[in-house]
Amino acid sequence: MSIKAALFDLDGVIVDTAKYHYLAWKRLASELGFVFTEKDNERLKGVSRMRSLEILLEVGGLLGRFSDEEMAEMAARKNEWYVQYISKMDESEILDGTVECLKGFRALGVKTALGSASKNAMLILGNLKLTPYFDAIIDGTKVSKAKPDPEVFLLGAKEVGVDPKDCVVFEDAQAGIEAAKNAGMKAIAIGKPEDLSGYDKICKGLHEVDPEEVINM
Ligand code: B16
Ligand code: MG
Repeated sequence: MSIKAALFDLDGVIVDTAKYHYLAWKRLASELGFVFTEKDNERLKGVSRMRSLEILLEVGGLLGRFSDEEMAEMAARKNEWYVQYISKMDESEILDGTVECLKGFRALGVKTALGSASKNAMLILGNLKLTPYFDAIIDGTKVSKAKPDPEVFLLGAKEVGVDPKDCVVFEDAQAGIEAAKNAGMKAIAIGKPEDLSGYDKICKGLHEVDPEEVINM
């Protein structure tokens, strides 16, 4: 067995929070006077909150028009709406196969960690009752460099005491796959081959993952 730790992205792998991010960003765009589409929202997946705001403003042709204070206020306003949506989440929103996968790795003696860009990860995991399934939780409050920088995954590996080369990352965003590879880890992409590249293996979701097979990658 070569894999000793499994690191999981949150949004798009364990839960579909992208729809709530979208509702909140769309509301901000509407207050600013432009339409933000679901296709535009694809560009925000795996991207930090402030970078997401810059992309949103670029879509609306408003990038560069606001001060740092105004940018911070808009990001906070979006986050308030987002938190209202995710506060209502429960276990029914856990994506298929997640619990089986986490339990399966642990039964094989593999450590589990979360590696998410979100500053709201603890709230989401708490609502989904998934916190106890992780040996380490690294989220947007603990890192300063966004994916594709490997910081979030390297910190996860360090917290569980496993060498990066013995870690596997599950990711749905291209920046996250690159972050895993930049960390020297194996990357299992969650999504469609036409949207992603540079991974070691691709699956439609965690329900397709067999931990016994993964540990011998
Ligand atoms: P927050 P992940 C990412 O989560 C989302 O994919 C991305 O859309 C979001 O902007 C980012 O978290 C920051 O989230 O505003 O809650 O801090 O995919 O890294 O789990
Ligand atoms: Mg993601």
